[in-house]
Amino acid sequence: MKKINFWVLSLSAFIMNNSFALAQQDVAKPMQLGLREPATPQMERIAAFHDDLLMWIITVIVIFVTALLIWVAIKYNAKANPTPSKTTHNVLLEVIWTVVPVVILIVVAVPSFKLLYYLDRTEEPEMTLKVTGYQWYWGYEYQDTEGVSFLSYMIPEDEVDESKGQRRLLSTDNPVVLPIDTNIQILITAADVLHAFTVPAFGIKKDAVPGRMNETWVRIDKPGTYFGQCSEICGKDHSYMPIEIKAVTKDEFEKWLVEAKDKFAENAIPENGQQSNTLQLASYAGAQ
Ligand SMILES: [Cu+2]
Repeated sequence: MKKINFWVLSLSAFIMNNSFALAQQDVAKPMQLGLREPATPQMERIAAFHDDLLMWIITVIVIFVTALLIWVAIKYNAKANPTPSKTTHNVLLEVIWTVVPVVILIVVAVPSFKLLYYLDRTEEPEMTLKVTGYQWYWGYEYQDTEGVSFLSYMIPEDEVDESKGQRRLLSTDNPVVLPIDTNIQILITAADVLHAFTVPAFGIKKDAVPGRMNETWVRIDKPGTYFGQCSEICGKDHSYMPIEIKAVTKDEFEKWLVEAKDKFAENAIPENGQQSNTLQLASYAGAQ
């Protein structure tokens, strides 16, 4: 009995611990189905587009086609229907099976374009974050605050400290800190090869292209830690350049900015967007 009690207690402690961590951290759950829980109006609209429109259309089409196949297989097989009809044309039927798919496509296209334009850019950015993809880490520049820029590397597997809420393959040494309830313009580029800046809970997935500046934006609803990963096969350490974003209140963000100015003063990414030679050499040495 004592043994059972022990297991029940430790199991519930584990679940409570985990759900507490999950409430603050946005990570995929084991066996999860469906989209990530939205943390921005962007992702809310993407999820609604998928759940409330596309899912219904797909479901109806699948049921209809399956029923049609079963009906044909039963009613018109060689045994049940030994002398088949020789009909070749049916104007009404042909008009219907042309017009109906066109209508379905229009029904999908209109909200889809609306959503695309909404995700594209914000007319009133309150701050700008520039993201640069490198092999194999990310660089972040807070363009409204001079001197706040840094590189962000994954925490190596053997140094992950779970008691601090760090996660294997997801936590970074320098998480990006962003304020909630703010229109944040995000500029995305790369310095070497193609990368892609992806944060599922924000509904962002944008290519980072060398020599080109892509743009998107977010407005984060609630504080928490959000994770993302590079989503363009960019080389041997493609899977080891995660994105960790801590969303905090505006006040906390202002405080962080002041601290960050001191903290990153020496390691800031130089103006021309290139990293310093020492860092470059260090990363090459790490790659060997
Ligand atoms: Cu990459």
